[in-house]
Amino acid sequence: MSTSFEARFNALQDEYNQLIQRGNEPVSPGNGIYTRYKYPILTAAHAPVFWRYDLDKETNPFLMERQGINAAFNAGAIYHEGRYLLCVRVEGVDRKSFFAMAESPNGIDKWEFWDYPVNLPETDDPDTNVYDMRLVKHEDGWIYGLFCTERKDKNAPAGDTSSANAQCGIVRTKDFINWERLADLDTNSSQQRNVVVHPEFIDGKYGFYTRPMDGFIGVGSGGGIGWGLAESMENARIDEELIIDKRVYHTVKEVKNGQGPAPIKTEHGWLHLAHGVRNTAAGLRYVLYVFMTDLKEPWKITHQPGGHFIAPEGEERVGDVSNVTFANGWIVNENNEVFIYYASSDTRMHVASSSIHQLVDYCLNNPEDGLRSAESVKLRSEMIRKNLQILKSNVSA
Ligand code: M1P
Repeated sequence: MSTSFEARFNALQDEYNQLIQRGNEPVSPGNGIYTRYKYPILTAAHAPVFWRYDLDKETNPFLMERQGINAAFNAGAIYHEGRYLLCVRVEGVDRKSFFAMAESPNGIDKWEFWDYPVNLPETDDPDTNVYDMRLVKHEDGWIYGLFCTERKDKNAPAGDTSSANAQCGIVRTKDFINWERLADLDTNSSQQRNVVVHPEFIDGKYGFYTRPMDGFIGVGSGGGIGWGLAESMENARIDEELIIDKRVYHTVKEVKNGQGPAPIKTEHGWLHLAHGVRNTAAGLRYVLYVFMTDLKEPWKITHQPGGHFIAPEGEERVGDVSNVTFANGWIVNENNEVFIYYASSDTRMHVASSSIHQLVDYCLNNPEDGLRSAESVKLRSEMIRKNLQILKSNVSA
């Protein structure tokens, strides 16, 4: 190696090492529902140097970046045999996304990509782009990965280079290295995104959270989070989709919404994390919200705190697609700690930590959206009245 080649390599490697060894710091006091952390947990810069640079001096004398990485976001998550794992949507500078496993010793920091990206098998109809994998440990013994597979719309008129078709691709694994590709999910909807399989059987069938859409960007006249049953994961087919969480005027899910990761089972019901979208003069705004469904009938919502749970803040607000928070992964460990992995602005990954107790309390006790300004004022005034009495009695005590 020439001195400058070697010096450049050392500088790149030092920068990378510092990044992946950096600890993270909770941001206090937070909102009591969850704790945010100071630094993003995964970014494009977390991609190993050997993913981006040809390290052969003969073929790359300038040590030029040959295969740049643009972003690392929208990660699926799983806690598997005591290991904290993410299946990250990594996007190259060529705009193609792929999946890569990353691991942390504690779920919070020191995330490091495994050496190779996921080698995802294709179907007979190759995917143009794949993204947003949900990892689900199913009671049938498999770990499923449900993701969006995108292909050019074959019916688009000549000259239309943008129209696409989104469907739910399905893979399964036991070790996150060997993946078996199954047929894409078949439904009566022309497009699907944000599909997740429920972790338990429902009367011996597989339950799916879906998001039927008429178009690639807009959901059309339907939309909402859907629910359907399939007999099998092989050639999975849903005949009937029921909308279980509709889009609602002047709420955080006015334009569209989608299930995040698979729900977490608690003694009070299934905890769900989802994203809601509304339109603004500055474009779409994506926020996260939480709801709870019935333990036996997980398609029935029992509690839904109003408003957003997580919305983009500070630097999270800016990126390739600004004003977006999106989550398709969360983990609960043996101590009932919950790690919520969310991406900001289609650019980077963050973590927020909470617990089952906090999230259940949030679901059961935070008020529902009253759907009118006057209702919001009424609710807030009730709390203010109670609080002022408490504060007064504290002063006089
Ligand atoms: O760009 C924001 C998000 O847009 C899509 O989400 P949805 O299907 O709800 O509109 C997805 O492509 C997602 O990956 C992306 O983060």
